[in-house]
Amino acid sequence: MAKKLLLLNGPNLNLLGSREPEVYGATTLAEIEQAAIALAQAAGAELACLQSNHEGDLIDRIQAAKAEGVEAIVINPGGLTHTSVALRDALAGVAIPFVEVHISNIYKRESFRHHSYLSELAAGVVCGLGPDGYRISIEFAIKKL
Ligand code: CA2
Repeated sequence: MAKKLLLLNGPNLNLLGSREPEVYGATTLAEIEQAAIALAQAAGAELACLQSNHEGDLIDRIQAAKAEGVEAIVINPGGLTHTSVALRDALAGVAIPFVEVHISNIYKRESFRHHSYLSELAAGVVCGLGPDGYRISIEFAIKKL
């Protein structure tokens, strides 16, 4: 059976490619998701995607992933990285291995971005590599998780 993966993007990442290109680049989220789906398909895996501006939607999707037999999650939690105990609890609750990805290097930015509620639980954290970070995370999830 094909390995099932889930790509999650949190608040404001729907704006990728339209604003702040100096921080987040010019690639749109649709382009990132299409490339991720193609990469997964080429490796014989299945990848579902969700972006939401709502914390509860992301938590519901993580809980549903367990029931669907999703084996690995790649998540860019956006600003929820630095605030959300609830998102951390959801990931801990399903115990699905996940990679945390950030487009920007959060350690080169404001100090409030230096702490993540998720990183301690993540199989790995990728940050500062731009949209390539998604490709690298998905390749890792397919091969190793
Ligand atoms: O670097 C990342 O990927 C972040 O997860 C992006 C979050 C930020 O809060 C994290 O500290 C780091 C923000 C996402 C906002 O995305 C936008 C994209 C284009 C224009 C405006 C916002």
